[in-house]
Amino acid sequence: MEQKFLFLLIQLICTRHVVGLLFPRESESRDMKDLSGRWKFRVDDSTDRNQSFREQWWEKPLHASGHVIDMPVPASYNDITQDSKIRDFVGWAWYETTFFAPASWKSSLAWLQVGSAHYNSIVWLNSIRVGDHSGGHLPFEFNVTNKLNYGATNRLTIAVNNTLTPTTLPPGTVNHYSKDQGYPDGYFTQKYDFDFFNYAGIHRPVKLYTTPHLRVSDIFTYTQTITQDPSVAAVNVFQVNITDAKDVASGAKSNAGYNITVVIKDAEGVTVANGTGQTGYLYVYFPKLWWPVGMSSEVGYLYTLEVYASAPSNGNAPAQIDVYRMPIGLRTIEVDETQLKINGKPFYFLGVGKHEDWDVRGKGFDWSMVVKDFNLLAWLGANSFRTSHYPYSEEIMQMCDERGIVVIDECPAVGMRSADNFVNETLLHHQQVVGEMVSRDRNHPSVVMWSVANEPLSSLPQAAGYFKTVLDYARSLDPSRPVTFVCNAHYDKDVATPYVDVVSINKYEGWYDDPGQLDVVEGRLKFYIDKWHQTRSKPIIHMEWGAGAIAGFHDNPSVMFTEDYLVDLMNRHFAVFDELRNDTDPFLIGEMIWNFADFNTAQGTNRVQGNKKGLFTRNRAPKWPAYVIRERYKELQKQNGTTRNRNSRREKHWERNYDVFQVQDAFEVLEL
Ligand code: BDP
Repeated sequence: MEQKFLFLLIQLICTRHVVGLLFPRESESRDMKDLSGRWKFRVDDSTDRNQSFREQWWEKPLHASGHVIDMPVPASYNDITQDSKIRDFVGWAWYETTFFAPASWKSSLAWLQVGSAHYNSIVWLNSIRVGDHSGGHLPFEFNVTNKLNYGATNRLTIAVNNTLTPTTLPPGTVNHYSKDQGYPDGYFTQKYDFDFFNYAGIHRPVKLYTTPHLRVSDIFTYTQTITQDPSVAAVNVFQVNITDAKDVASGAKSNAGYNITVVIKDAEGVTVANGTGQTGYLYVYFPKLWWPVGMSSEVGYLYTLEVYASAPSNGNAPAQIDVYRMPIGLRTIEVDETQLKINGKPFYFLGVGKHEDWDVRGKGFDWSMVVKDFNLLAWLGANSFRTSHYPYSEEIMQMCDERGIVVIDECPAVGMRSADNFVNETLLHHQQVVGEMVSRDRNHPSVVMWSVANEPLSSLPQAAGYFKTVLDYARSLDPSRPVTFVCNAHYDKDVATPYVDVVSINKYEGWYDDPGQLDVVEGRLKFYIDKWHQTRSKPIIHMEWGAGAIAGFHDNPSVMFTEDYLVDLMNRHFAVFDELRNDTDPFLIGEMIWNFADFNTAQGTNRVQGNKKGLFTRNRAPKWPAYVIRERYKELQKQNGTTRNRNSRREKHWERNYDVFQVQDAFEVLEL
């Protein structure tokens, strides 16, 4: 037993470390200020998009540079005004706000965290540049202790640039057009090969918070084992990092000689386990496990992990203790060659693909819309979703933990459809983004799998080495979860799925394939899924399927784009899913319809005011297909983990032996 846990600890210590950002929270040792609200805003629409830098707009209040308008934060700026130039703007957009920093903060460290801003950001505080960040869907933060005016007003300026290039994630291209051909001077367009509008701006809350100089800087915890007898224990491994500003300044090694105490409390606040040290494991006896909806009468049970960190007492100086509290769930995830199991029981995904997409606010975080969507997910009977095609706000992950909604967490590698995207520069950035996503979300019990990309050109020979590197990198950061990417390449052509733990396929039978041919849907779909299984022998999720259905369009017999057609198509898919689920040796582990709701896309000849594959309209009114899904999901939810046939194949433990596969054109493995 002891040897086993020693192994677990070694595994954790060997886990590659990335600096995570803890969600800003108040405690006895931490204050917080949310800077959400009405900011000042101006776009730099100069022909070369560089006037703002020539004129240094951050040096003075933004209105000194010219006309400014009101802009809500958080929100995408695109749909806020009546001006199509702002909706379609590409380049630097400037935001500014002012706030008061209390004098009492002077003895602490002060941090500025931006929940997310799309895509490149530069941040100035009182005209001083505090830092930059690349990438649109993850938080970033800066230490602003020495830049704040304490007991006074401060001016915060953030410039955000939404330009996408072949090496950003997602990628895009900028095309310039000639004046000789009748285009305006300097005219250019932004193109991208993904199917959602490239909303831009400050999308999630901007927060200021304080910590003591010695602070808890990162936490990683997960349940490694639940002992056979559930009355005995769940074993939770933890790793805490602390950072002492003193050590950072002097270059000394941190974490030496500090006191770290880790406590787990149940939902009533009763301590159920505690330990000390930077790394260790905690036994929780008679654990209440975290279960998703449909698998238990008590869903989403959360404990609180409390971490206390302090320096050794030093003469008369009072000990400064940092306290950080975080909800955690006790549960395990395993994958074998046919199933994904939660707490040892097979889980079947009854899910949806989603977007962070709402009218007016675009991708801006909005509690009304978030809570509404969770209520709709419950109404549908869905037990899961994928964060297609980028990490969602951490507040959404927290709600999934509480409501028992299982998440496949996806990074923004979508639209990698050209060889130009498979280069070392992208690979490095891809690792960076996976690192940010995993370190932000790895403590959420709802997250059961990482998806490192959606529909990349995985038939390219170089995709094998590329994805092996990215998938292995994700594993090196988090030994507790399986990894995948979502594949739309043909089973005969794809070269990257040998390296995933679960094969995730997108296939639009009866829509992009055999459009309008409902009668062939069942045969073709079954053939395709079986072929995938024969090719890879791994669990399979049907990650995207569906059809466009414009709300209120009907016909009989049904035709494409009517609600009726989607319902007919669904019933044919259900027949195949049920056949596979009831197989003597089932390997289909989920069905995720595309999409939860209609969403905005770039304008084009194949989209009518956006993508209409939603079960709900963009305003969240149900279409007929929503009722049909609800009937199925509610019924199947009752069976999850209880009635599926799972007895014939010898159950194997999750092992990763990838050496049998040949890696062609392997990339050099790049260290961050
Ligand atoms: C899939 C993409 C998804 C699209 C969907 C569609 O993964 O982003 O929105 O097709 O065309 O291929 O509706």
